[in-house]
Amino acid sequence: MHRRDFFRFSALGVPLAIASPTMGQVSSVLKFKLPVVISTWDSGLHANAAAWPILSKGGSALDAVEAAGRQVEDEPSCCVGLAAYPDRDGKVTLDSCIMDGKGNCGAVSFIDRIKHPVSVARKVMETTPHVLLSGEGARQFAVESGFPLESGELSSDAEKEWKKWLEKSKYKPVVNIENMKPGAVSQASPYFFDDGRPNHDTMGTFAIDANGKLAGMVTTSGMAFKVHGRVGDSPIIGAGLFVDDAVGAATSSGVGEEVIRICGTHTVVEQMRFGKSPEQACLVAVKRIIDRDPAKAKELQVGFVAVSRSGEVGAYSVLKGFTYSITNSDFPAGKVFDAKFVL
Ligand code: SD4
Repeated sequence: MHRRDFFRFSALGVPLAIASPTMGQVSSVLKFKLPVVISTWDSGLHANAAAWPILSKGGSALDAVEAAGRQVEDEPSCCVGLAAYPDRDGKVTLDSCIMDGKGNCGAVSFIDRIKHPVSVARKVMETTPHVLLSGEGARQFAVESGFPLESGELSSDAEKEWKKWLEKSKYKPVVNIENMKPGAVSQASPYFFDDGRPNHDTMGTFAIDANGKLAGMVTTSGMAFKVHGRVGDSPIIGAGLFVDDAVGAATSSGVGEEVIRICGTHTVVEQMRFGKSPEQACLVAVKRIIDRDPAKAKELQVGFVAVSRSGEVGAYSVLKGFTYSITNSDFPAGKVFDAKFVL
């Protein structure tokens, strides 16, 4: 967090300084008025902007996070929706999940030609006995549920980047690709498109509504230029997203394989269940990733952001550069925060 932000919040009486007995360090706790919606990265402001009108009128957290997902799926970008970067075979395949605080959840993975995977995930949750549908079956389910089948053509931006990538065909996830600014050397996502529209990233969003109910969603095209068939953490409950009304919620962004290995967001929420603040809980998960392979960790980004049921928010990432966005009645236009980082 910027010092400036800390003092601004201090003046509002919002953050508290608490001592962490297990980590032996002092960490800040930001507490936000409910209802509140929180999303990964700077571009989370867009997602939050779609969720906030629902939350502020007393709508449900579940409706709010679905609206957030649909918003970013509608906007052309590197990392979400059908206009996003493809896999190494030139196919865009999408992952998404949605979950409420009572353990109801639905997900789709490796789905193609469907514009709103987050809504398909909600349909899986609400109309089937299953949690996760994948690939062709997920697409078939979507079409049978009334979702239009799109063309499957690459967006011009995605095609351009894919062809550039094919020249070397080297798979190496770019750290903080999601917040890449204009002029950055690429294989990376442009921060702005040629016509000036802002770019964005994998979106993880969670919300607490006016009734104190929680819900979350994640939607993504996964890692750019991945092996065809690859599924990341985003559609996996307990990896990319976990929500529990009794405790709080967490989502992740970055290299999904590292998150899956440690059941990342489930780890975060369980740490909160046993008393850690959201920030301390995110730190535990980040440290687990680093401790497994400290050398590799220096070159990869994973970030976690979490909220407690009372509205405390915290985040940690492996490397510098992970951010998250918060919208509530104090910040109706949203505000971006820097996550703390370890390496
Ligand atoms: C994945 N975690 O598919 C996602 C990628 C991501 O911002 O978060 N990008 O592994």
